[in-house]
Amino acid sequence: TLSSPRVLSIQSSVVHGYVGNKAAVFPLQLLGFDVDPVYTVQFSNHTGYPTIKGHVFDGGHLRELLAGMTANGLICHTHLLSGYIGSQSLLEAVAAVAAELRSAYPQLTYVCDPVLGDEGKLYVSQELVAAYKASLVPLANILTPNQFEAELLTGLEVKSEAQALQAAAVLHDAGPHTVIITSLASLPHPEYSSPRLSEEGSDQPAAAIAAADSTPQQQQQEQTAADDKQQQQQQRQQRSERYITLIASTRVAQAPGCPGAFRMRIPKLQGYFTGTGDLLCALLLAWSHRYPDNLAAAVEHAVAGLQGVLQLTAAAAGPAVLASTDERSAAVFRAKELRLVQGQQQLLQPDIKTRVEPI
Ligand code: PLP
Ligand code: PXL
Repeated sequence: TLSSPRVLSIQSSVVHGYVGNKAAVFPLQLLGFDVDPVYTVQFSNHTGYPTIKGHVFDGGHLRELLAGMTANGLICHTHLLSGYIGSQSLLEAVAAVAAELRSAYPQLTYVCDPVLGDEGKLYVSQELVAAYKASLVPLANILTPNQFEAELLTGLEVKSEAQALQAAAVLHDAGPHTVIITSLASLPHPEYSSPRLSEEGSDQPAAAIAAADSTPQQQQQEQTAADDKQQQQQQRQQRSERYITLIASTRVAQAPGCPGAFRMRIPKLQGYFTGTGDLLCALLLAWSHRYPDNLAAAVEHAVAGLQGVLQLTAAAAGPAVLASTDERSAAVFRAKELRLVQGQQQLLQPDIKTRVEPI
């Protein structure tokens, strides 16, 4: 089946623009997958726009489509991908689909993006958190929570790299062999704890520095350094905000020399784009199929593809990129729709600029 992978992709769809399945189907096809898309909603456009028209589908809709496919012997998928799920009824139906696909093909890879919220805000009903934990996380092989979702699914605080790895371990124990925590935006820059960069200003108290065997002149210099410490910390904090940190952990045996846990500091582009998480998830599915025992290579290819498309999108959007995130103008959102078709070369042969760092 490696030569003809087939994905059942259960996500929202929009008529205009690229989020949900519209952000996933084309990249997956481009990278050699047959894709069977199921829509969870079909809207005119993504929900950032001032007007949204369309329909929300429930679990019954998915079960009906599955029944038709089953009757015709069309359940033949190597992969299942799920994104935003708006109701418990749909979530239970997705769980039933995952079970049925796996019984037809036990080596099924289920990539689950547990879309619950971001930056402390839930955008689904609270009951879905428990439903994910009980029904979907145990069936998933690859889970891609953001920082907030990792906290919700584990009950742990995820504010540091060490906590992210602890959360990943808890999630591994619940089922997924691979956990990729995207967008740890508030993590301090790893340079904070890197001994290599300690000459840039250590976090030691000034007294400890002064207590070292040194001349008064050196102590004076150290004191000045300590006085500058706050300013340096501010500068480093600002620098950390120019990156999104991704943390990945896998229990799948990796090829020699390939890390099973790593971080990636992704340079942040100016502006906010919709559908990036959906695109990244599709690319992670595709590239982890291509590199089954090298998650680092898979993540590097996926992120590079996303970055390539985002660069093209930002260049095409022009000044709209600078519009405030609360600006709800349709023209601004339209200008910032992902340039997936135009960026297809970047998706096919990503130009890898950002490498992972083993933890
Ligand atoms: N945007 C960029 C530039 C990213 O690098 C990433 C993840 O690495 C994301 C968005 C994905 O964030 P989320 O899954 O919260 O949408
Ligand atoms: O990218 C997330 C997403 C998915 N589906 C729909 C959306 C959005 C974000 O706005 O509106 C319908």
